[in-house]
Amino acid sequence: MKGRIVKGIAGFYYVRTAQGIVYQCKARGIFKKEGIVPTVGDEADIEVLEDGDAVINTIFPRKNIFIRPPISNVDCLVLVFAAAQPEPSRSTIDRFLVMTEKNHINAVLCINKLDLLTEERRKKLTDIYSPLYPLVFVSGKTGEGTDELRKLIEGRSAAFAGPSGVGKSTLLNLLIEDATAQTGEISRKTLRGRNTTRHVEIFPLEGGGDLFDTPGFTSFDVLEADEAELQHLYPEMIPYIGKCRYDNCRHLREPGCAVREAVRSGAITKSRYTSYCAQLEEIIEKNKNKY
Ligand SMILES: Nc1nc2c(ncn2[C@@H]2O[C@H](COP(=O)(O)OP(=O)(O)OP(=O)(O)O)[C@@H](O)[C@H]2O)c(=O)[nH]1
Ligand SMILES: [Mg+2]
Ligand SMILES: [Zn+2]
Repeated sequence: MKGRIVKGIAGFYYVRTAQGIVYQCKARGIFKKEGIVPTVGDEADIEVLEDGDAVINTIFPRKNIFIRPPISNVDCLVLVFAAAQPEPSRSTIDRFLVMTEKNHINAVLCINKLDLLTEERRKKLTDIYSPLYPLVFVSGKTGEGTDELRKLIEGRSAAFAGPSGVGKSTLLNLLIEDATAQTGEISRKTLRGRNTTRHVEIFPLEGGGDLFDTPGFTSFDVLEADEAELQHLYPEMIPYIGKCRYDNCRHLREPGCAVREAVRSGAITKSRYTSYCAQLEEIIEKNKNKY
């Protein structure tokens, strides 16, 4: 039988078949030998053995796979941030966006906790991100904006990703009527989340498609990329690539840089350029230590 891995806990994988039945499965030993880690989102072939246990026999080739969060075969990442509590970090937003560009998948930027959003912050985020990615403002408290979000993900394989405590599980429960993802209060002292969601889990969307809930995370490994690649992961920079005085311009301090000129004219926002520079410096530093 074919199915999709919708959850994995303590060595068991839960595979949902086309009929909507979920089987608790073990993975065949061969996967370990071949270094294949069954991942939530995988399409699999399973077999129910005589003793009633089920096993995963085959994992079909993946469209894509992420290590953090550990998910596969997604069409769209919904990057969820809170208007406040926890405070949104633009450099973290940009790192998530770069991750989606690197993997060639669509991103939606979703700002939750509308009740905590100031007019000033709304304007800032809109100015920076609405020309680049679909941007939605929602409320896990009142449900405002969730119809718009639903339209963006319906029929697709979409995954929530973002820091702990921003309201991913709360939104998922709003979007999917009978979902019961666990949610948790944020810490009163630090105003951060408490890592309530511990495992990735897939919930079917009523209008078709799947929605993944994932554990919150904020820190990133340094991007596996060479220096020249990063500029391509900032889509607004692409029109300027090749227009600088030097062919190998990295757009940091080089004279005659078309990207920096675009930052000066306002065609590229300072905020995004700052994220680019910080990420590039990290990559340069990391690659230096490689040799
Ligand atoms: N003020 C406000 N609080 C919200 C809103 N949406 C969700 N919350 C609260 O935010 C807290 C964290 O919500 P969760 O859904 O558990 O957050 P999460 O992103 O799933 O967190 P992790 O599972 O730890 O990654 C809960 O106390 C929610 O009630 C909102 O629109 N406004
Ligand atoms: Mg959660
Ligand atoms: Zn340049």
